[in-house]
Amino acid sequence: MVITPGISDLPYRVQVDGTKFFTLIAEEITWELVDGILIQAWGYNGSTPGPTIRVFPGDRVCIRVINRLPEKTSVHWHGLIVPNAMDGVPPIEPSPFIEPGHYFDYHFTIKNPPGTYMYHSHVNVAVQDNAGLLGGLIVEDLSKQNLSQHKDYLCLLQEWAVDQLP
Ligand SMILES: [Cu+2]
Repeated sequence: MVITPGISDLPYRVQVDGTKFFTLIAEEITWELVDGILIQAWGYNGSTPGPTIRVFPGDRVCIRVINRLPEKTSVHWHGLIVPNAMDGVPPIEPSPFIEPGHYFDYHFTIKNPPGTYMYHSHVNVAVQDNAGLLGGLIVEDLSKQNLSQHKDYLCLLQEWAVDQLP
């Protein structure tokens, strides 16, 4: 079990065909960077990094990405083996821009082995990723679910410039 301190897991519901359905909302957020220091950032579902997506090898997933940002976005599933149209790198791939107020359903099957991966915006990357649009994606290892001595932490490094201290 990979631990992501301070960041919640993205909940999902299982559809009738067994697909795990997640909803990721890209939005402007106010985030407590460290105790008492609030920043204006862009994140997913109220946090940056966004909530951790937890899956298992072979899972069929649908991740609905809703864009509440003032500009278009996408999500790239970094390091995951997915069809080109679901890879979230427009316009290089046949994967769409998600316009403000719209959503896109990314459908794929988890083909990667267990490991630590990430998701992030792949539109206007220098702005959107630095503003906080990224998160962890863990492909869990079923054989290690019950090892109490097994501790595995996800660290995402990010630099922030904070203009005004209280
Ligand atoms: Cu990437």
